[in-house]
Amino acid sequence: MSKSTQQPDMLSGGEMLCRALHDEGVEYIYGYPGGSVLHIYDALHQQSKIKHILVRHEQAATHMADAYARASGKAGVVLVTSGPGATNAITGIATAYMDSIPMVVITGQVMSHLIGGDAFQETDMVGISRPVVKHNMMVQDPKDIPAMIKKAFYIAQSGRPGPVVIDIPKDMTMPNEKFPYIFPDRVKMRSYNPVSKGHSGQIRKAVKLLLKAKKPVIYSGGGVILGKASEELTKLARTLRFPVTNTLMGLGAFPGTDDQFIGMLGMHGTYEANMAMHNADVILAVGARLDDRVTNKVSKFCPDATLIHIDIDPASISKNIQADLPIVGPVQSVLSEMLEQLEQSSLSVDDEAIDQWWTQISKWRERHGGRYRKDDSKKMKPQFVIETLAKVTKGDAYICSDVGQHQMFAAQYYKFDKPNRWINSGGLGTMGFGLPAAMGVQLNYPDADVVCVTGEGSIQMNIQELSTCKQYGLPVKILCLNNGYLGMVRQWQDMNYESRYSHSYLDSLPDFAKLAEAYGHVGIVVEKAEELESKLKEALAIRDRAVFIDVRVDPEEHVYPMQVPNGSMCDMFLSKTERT
Ligand SMILES: Cc1ncc(C[n+]2csc(CCOP(=O)(O)OP(=O)(O)O)c2C)c(N)n1
Repeated sequence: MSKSTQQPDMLSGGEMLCRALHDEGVEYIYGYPGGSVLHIYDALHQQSKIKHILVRHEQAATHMADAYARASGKAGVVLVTSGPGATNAITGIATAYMDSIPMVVITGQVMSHLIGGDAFQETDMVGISRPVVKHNMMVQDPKDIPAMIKKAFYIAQSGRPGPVVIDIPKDMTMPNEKFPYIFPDRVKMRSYNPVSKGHSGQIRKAVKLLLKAKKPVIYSGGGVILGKASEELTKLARTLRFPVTNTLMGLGAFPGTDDQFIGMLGMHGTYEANMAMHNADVILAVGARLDDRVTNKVSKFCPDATLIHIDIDPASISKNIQADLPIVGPVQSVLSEMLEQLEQSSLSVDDEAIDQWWTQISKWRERHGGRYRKDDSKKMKPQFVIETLAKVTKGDAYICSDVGQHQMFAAQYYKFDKPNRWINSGGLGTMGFGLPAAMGVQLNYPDADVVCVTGEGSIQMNIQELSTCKQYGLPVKILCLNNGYLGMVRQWQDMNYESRYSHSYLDSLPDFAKLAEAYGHVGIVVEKAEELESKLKEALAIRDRAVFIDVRVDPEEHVYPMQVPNGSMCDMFLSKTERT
């Protein structure tokens, strides 16, 4: 609204889109142009409030926006053209969807009158994206654009967050067709009302169960980070003195270096976390999905436990494991109410039982405790590389991981003390996520140490983004645990296929250090463990370019513990020669 006249400004669809994004508080959008979005790009060119980051592949735009959202809690924004631009974005949309990440993706579409006629670069984006979005919509009248933007952000960021696609036919953005610009203050939707509070009666029952527990575990997931409830979770755990385990997505929700933290749980969880879960009498699951990477065989899951399950999304509760006490609500408000009720309760924690439980957990910790064989070969151990990284960054870097063994080693050995620092594709497991994710974080947190932990397989899935990195001067550190193989595939082949390495050896790898230099960055090779710390420090000191640190690690190494397929949570391989 123009203040002088109180009359709405008259804008084209493209201009309205830019203005609405600005009014929504957006600073950066990540994208790639093409025919159907050229009017929008022209409108972008004629304003200075929204900054556009030009990637080299649309998938990277989605991961940049996604990682910004994971680090900041606010939706990231993507702009791509129709057809191949839109389909290239699908992997990133699905990645965000699986991890409930808020994102608004604007896709160009062919002219309205051409839709359905197999026009050049036409794909049915509303149809293609349907299974991997929280919501999608197509603009049918340019006047609706501001309200649709407002609605898209509201849906993406409220309740259980997720990606929203807005498909815009080219004729909705014609530069010479102007409409009154009205940006709504708020959104009201009759069909969508996420819960704002948990049921107090259920919370009271949960508190009673917790206070009676003798072998309890707090199992918290990515929902605690998304729901900004780390503080409440930590307070609750400290008040109760209960052990805490985090999922891969929940790392950092409770301090990783705290004595009450028993490590990650699940397929590559710690021995003590999986043992504690299996033997627990009460499990408090908070913002966690009880997915197959955690439960192992559902029928053998935690036989003695009463399950309390808090989640914002009613569809997540009892989806995989029947909850004994469901609480639907935002985790932050539910945990706050639990804390209040605990304070007022006349009952208290069974201290003696909890002491005995901790004695048992300490014994489990001693048995395995995340050890690895440092002495069984002269080759550098990937675990040691991550431990050294944690040491030189004081555990305070943003770690953006790719997918594979390196991801699990980073999850196990970095020890995240803060939420929003561990940025990885947990649900979809998207190789190629790491580098663009690190770029998205670095752009928005320019002074932070941002490290992409990757493998030589994953990094090649979006390595072209080194060019984007150069253009925007993003000093990300790429730490490649180079084992010469698709390591996680090789591990499975070792364990299940008598070491028949079918297509897991990566022949003809480039000289990554030289490749990084060709893009205008710095390349460093590390072959000896003694050199690692000083080279990492040298890399972290470089602030004007990216640094590719190619670390040669032992290809024989496996990620342990590893749950035995179809077993219970406590059936684990602990090394190449031991199993529970
Ligand atoms: C896009 C995609 N394709 C295939 C896979 C299956 N996959 C999971 S881990 C992995 C190997 C990753 O190798 P690398 O990046 O070198 O990491 P490493 O396991 O050696 O640490 C593969 C192929 C995947 N997760 N994502």
